[in-house]
Amino acid sequence: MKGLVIKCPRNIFTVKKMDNSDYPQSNIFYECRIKGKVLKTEKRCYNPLAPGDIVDFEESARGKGMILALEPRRNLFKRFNRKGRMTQILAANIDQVICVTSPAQPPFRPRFIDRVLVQAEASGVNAIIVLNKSDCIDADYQENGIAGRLADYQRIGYKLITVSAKSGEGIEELRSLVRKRLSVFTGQSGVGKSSLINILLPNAQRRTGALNEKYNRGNHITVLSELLESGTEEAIYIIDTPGVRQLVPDGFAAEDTALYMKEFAYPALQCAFGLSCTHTNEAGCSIRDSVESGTIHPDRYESYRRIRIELLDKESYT
Ligand SMILES: Nc1nc2c(ncn2[C@@H]2O[C@H](COP(=O)(O)OP(=O)(O)O)[C@@H](O)[C@H]2O)c(=O)[nH]1
Ligand SMILES: [Mg+2]
Ligand SMILES: [Zn+2]
Repeated sequence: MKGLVIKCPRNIFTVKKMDNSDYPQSNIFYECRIKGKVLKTEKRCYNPLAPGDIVDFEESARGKGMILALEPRRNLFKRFNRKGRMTQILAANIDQVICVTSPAQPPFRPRFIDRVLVQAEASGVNAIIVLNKSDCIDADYQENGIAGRLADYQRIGYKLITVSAKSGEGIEELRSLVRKRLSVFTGQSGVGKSSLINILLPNAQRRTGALNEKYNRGNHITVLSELLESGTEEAIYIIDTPGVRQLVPDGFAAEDTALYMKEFAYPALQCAFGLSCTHTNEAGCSIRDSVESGTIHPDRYESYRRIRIELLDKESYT
């Protein structure tokens, strides 16, 4: 049988039987294990399968199954798990990344957004920025440069929508963007991912958290990625991801970082120092010139520097 991986707690995989019919599909779930060593997975990877993976499996007992093979993946959305020093696959076979952010509570963090966007580019999928909690927009939004940073993401080619899980603003637009697609929702803890998912998928009912809880260590409400779906003709598929404090990109080399930042790619290819340029201290580097001339926002350049250094650091011990 063919199945869709829904979630993977402790290497027991919840697999939904797939059939050939259109939506909504069957609602038959199996608790599966992987048979022997049939899956060749990446070295030093935290989890062999992720929500969104498609597998071949057989029933072994009532409601139980054995996974026999993994279908080739279209893409993977990963991060580097620094504590475990290995790759963690958050989602597979996705159509888009929904990067959820908020103007306040928790504070707006463009550096987190940049990491998500880099990882989306490295996965080869489109990312959309969703500013939730529009009901919390206050004077700070203009004064502290949040509006300006968001406008820059639009300038470099990202779609931005403004929503509120509380007031309902923008929800219909968000719904139209996630219809008939598999989206991965990612963003800092507390920005409202689960709240938005609960509105889009009324039968999902994810736990949402009080804000003060969010800042406590090891007290995340969502600890695992999980695939949720509308089960209706809307065919909304969403993978909710755990709240992480820091998303360390994974799956590409430090020296290629610029290729995964939209507005860097062109000057990177033009750089007189070629692809070996670090774009950090070389005089006459096209990327540094672009920062000077304003085609690259200085904040994005700072993100570039930090991500690159972090990846170099990671490469030194993996
Ligand atoms: N004011 C306001 N609060 C929201 C909004 N969306 C979510 N919240 C609150 O923010 C907190 C964190 O939400 P949650 O969905 O758990 O965030 P997650 O960690 O990203 O999944 C909860 O207390 C929600 O009630 C919103 O649009 N406006
Ligand atoms: Mg959550
Ligand atoms: Zn350069």
